[in-house]
Amino acid sequence: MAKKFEIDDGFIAEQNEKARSWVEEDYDALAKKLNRQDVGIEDLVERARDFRVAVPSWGVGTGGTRFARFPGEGEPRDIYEKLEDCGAIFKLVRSTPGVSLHIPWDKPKDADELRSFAKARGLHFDAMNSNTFQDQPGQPFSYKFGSLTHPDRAVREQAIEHNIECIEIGKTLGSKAHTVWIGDGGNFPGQQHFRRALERYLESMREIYKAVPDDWRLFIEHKFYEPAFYSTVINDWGTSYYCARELGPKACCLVDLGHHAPNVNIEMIVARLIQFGKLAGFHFNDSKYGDDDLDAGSIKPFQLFLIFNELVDAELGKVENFDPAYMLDQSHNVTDPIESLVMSAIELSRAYVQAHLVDRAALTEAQEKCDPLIALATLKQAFTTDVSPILAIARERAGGAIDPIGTYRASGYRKHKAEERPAKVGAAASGIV
Ligand code: PSV
Ligand code: MN
Repeated sequence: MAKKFEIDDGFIAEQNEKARSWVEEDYDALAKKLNRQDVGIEDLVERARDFRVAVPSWGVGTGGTRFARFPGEGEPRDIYEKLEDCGAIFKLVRSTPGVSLHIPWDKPKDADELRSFAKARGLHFDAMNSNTFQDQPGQPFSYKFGSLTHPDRAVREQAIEHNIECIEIGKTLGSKAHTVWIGDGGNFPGQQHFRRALERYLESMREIYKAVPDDWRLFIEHKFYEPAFYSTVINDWGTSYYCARELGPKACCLVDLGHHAPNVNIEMIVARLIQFGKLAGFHFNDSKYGDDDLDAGSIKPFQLFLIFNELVDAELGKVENFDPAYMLDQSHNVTDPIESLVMSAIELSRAYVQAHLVDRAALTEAQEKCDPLIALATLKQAFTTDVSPILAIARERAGGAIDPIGTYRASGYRKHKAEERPAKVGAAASGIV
């Protein structure tokens, strides 16, 4: 097999030389400013270096809408090519060694080989994801009217089996979590008996739960609508929380930022789940109207910061069993997916580092003294601090790029992949992700 193009560490180092002088200047200026606030910049660089967010295998392919999909050049055609792209993202930002697989989209022929392929690129496997929202060729029963909650036991059993298979694959790949998102629900009033559907969900999930190893977690992902447009079985965090409690300690609630009605206070949901010991983690993305799956931090960066403010508050407060899994879940319709994922990973590090800049003593004092203006000003001071030099230096020290997008473009990665990966005929169909 011909050697595939990779972004070389030496090339990244060379590109970094071009940016070094201005980054160091900005870094020194920021260090002085933070010093006046009694904040050590080196601590923040360490925090940024430790931050991790997983990349979804499906995010490196071009997404689409219900209307069309416009495939990009050199798209990955299988899981190995997807991992190559994840490897490129990781090389540039160094915060994304985890890759989350979706079965059957990424079903490996040889799990051990896939694991070594990932390892050779510094990657490992994050949470597994099942798919009972589409029918697969040759599948005996259809999910048109539901999966884990379907009225027909045979359909439910098929969906349970599929989830157990995902866990089995995950065990060979070294994964430690399984995420269940179902599209089950109704499009018409009266179509589904709400209580019976939820009972069936729990019954099915109990079977899946039994297959979850003791050192794994089972993530329940809620979503308020789509593909069921009238009612969805696991529609909100309250239902998710109820189910996680019913199932047991391995079950917890995953928050996909796009899965709430507009204007819902997501940071408060996050705080509640932390307080109840049931926060699984996140699928990060951004949205304007619905589950738009836009790039994290592109529309509501302040909301992202406020979410991280809750997370960092819990981290610093050493809340028991607080161990959220961070992942991106986005659909890149008009950008190069690698560039979007690189930018999004950086935006998450940014929000994380900014949240560490919040003067928590001052915030508590403002809260205790009922001073909302100073409380907001305290948050805004952190949010408006440009921490870009910290992020750039953290990346560079980890072997990544000071300017990841510039370096990626200069490498010609996509052009090389376009040559290596001639487009598959008929790959332009519509479809979300
Ligand atoms: C559903 O919209 C979702 O957020 C779930 O995480 C799925 O696994 C993923 O998107 C599939 O695209
Ligand atoms: Mn999701």
